Amino acid sequence: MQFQEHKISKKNEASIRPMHPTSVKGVDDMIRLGDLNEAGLLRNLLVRHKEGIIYTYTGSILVAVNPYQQLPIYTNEQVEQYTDRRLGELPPHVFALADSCFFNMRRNHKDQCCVISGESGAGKTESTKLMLQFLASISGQHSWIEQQILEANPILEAFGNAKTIRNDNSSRFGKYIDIYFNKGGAIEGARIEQYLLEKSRVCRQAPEERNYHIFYCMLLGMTPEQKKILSLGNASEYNYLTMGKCTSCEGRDDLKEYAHFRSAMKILTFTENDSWEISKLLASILHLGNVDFEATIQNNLESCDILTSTHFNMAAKLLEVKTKALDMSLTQRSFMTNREKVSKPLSSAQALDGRDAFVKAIYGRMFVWVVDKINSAIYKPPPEDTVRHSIGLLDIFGFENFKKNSFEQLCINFANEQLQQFFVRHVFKLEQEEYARENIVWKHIEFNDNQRTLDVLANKSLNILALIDEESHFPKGTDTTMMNKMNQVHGKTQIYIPPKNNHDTQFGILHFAGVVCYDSQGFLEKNRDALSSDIIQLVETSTNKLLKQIFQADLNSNVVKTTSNARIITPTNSLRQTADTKKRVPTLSGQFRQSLDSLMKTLTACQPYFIRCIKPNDFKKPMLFDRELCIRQLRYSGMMETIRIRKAGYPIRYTFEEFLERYRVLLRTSVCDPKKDYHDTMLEVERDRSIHEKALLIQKVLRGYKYRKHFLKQRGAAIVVQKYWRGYKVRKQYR
Ligand code: AD9
Ligand code: MG
Repeated sequence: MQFQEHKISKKNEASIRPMHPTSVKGVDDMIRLGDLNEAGLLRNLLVRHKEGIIYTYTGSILVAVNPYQQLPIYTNEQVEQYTDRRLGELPPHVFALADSCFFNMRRNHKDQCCVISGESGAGKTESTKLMLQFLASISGQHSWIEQQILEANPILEAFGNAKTIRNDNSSRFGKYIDIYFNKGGAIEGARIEQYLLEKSRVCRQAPEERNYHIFYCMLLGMTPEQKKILSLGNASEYNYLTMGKCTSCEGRDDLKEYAHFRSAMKILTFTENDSWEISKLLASILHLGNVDFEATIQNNLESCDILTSTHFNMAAKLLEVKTKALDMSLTQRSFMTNREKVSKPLSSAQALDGRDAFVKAIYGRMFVWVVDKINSAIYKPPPEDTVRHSIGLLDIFGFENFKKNSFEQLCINFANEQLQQFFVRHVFKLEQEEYARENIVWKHIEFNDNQRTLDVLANKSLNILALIDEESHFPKGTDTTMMNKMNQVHGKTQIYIPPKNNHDTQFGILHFAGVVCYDSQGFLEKNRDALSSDIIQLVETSTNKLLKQIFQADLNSNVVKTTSNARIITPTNSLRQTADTKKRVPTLSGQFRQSLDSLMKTLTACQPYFIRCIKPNDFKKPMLFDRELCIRQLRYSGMMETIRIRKAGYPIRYTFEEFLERYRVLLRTSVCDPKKDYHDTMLEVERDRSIHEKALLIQKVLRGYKYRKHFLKQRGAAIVVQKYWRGYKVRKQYR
């Protein structure tokens, strides 16, 4: 040991400093860290993680490290303990943040939102549930509506969560839950917005991953009689459930979850009939997945036949369509020529793709229908002239970078870029702009702004998403022509990284969290998300009410779709095409962008809170802290810069009136004229030695507070305020 120390002292003497005491013991708020560098930050989280403390503040931002074990910190006693307390009064906790949201909503009469971010498996969904748990309990009534809101979650998770290699309960959709409170602070209702369910999972799963929980739960939990009617067996018998070679999930009890799901459905007012109709559609999906096609040749063209099987017959029976009609719509594709409708046989590969597209459409539309139905139970528009405020919780898919990334990842990462920009704007841009506006002495803090990536992706003219959309509408567009255009327009931006050579189908994007390589193959098809008109016509012939209901919008716009699909498969038909382009069917990315835009508008109108979830290791294990993994997450979430700005900045702002309103009781003169210059008030505080104690209290409370400029008549005053309320100097003066 001594020898080692000796060696170090000789070699690196100059660079060695004793560790700051805060780094040895750890602190509740990173702002108080003495060693304000990455290593200090990481060490703080590590020291706390070792002691089982998972929450740490950075000002009002909560950093939550996934414990991967049940901790006894979410009981009713804890809820009570954290109710009506100031942020920072008690050790950091997700309940403290929820309480602060609630308190600020009521005091400032302003909607609040909480953006919960982090990688897959970092703990976003769990944090969302804990926030909800807290809000439901403190709003006080233990009423039906609160229970309904809480029970919406098991339903959403059954349909929208699945086991992935990163997370046994991974949310494969994004959600924003707005919770509405009445004047008295009681929960009145809620509304759930869902984003971009990963539909491809219904047909395909990567190794060791599963399809959506609901399928496995249902096969275990239904009665033998019900299964018999739907002709269902075990999970291992279905192609759609076995692609990942994994039908069970350690630590998950699908049978128990099914019981929970069923009772939640009742609470959310789904009738027995609704549940049964949903089961029928889910069963039809499983049967369709087992339908086999045999390749044939017809008039020298590749074609295929459906092999007769109980699965095929069952699928037709459950979808309530004629077998012949189902057969035709899966094996042929019709399109318009100039004069008439003709059909063309599909090869077996095309037929398989068509079948999968149908299945994805059923599942995706059913998911949307379920969310709508939940909303109709928990959301009621406010009666006219009533004021109500809301707290919104955003739990959206984290940044993704897999070995192979496709169109879905581009959409997901685009959403994350938007949220990162929201964070950056809130924490860095707006704050520093305001200091500049108010002439506060301030040294600009550099931060990693992702605006350029967003510009290339979505803002500049001919941005990448626009190019993909344009090419999707263009009948002759292929993934290659799309990439050529991207190379041409963005090849030199440094944000877009062109493919290595002409045969390469991969391009890269420099995201805030690093470079992600995307494989362009399949982009256009996924973005078009088109269903053939044959399938829509098939649905039209069905007597299955739920099926028709979930396809209602498609049935209404079938005329437009018929022509637009014809455009895609008959590229020769150029005259009609130009006429048709006016009636564009929205693409997947188009719809997604629209819902994201509206989300960003909502968030911007709220007072935001942030929870940054951190995944401590890749093995879902408790007490294991992988430093590399954690530092990467801290780095790209901009935590270092956040701490610097939070430490130097003014986290809480009052206008002078608000300030007086709140603290005038501390002055001897009980009447204060808000219009009087700020100096007079301050002088009064100073002159009045008898309020020494109270002044110290003000200082403590106001550390970091700031007045708005219109109360600071000159620049000098701003500097005085700054010095005055930073604490240290003033405290000395009073001593
Ligand atoms: V994904 O982007 O949806 O794949 P999330 O939502 O970030 O992801 P999730 O909340 O599902 O992750 O957390 C993953 C798992 O970590 C959970 O299933 C729990 O087993 C575990 N977890 C997360 N947070 C906590 C916690 N506060 N206490 C105990 C937790 N376990
Ligand atoms: Mg989740």
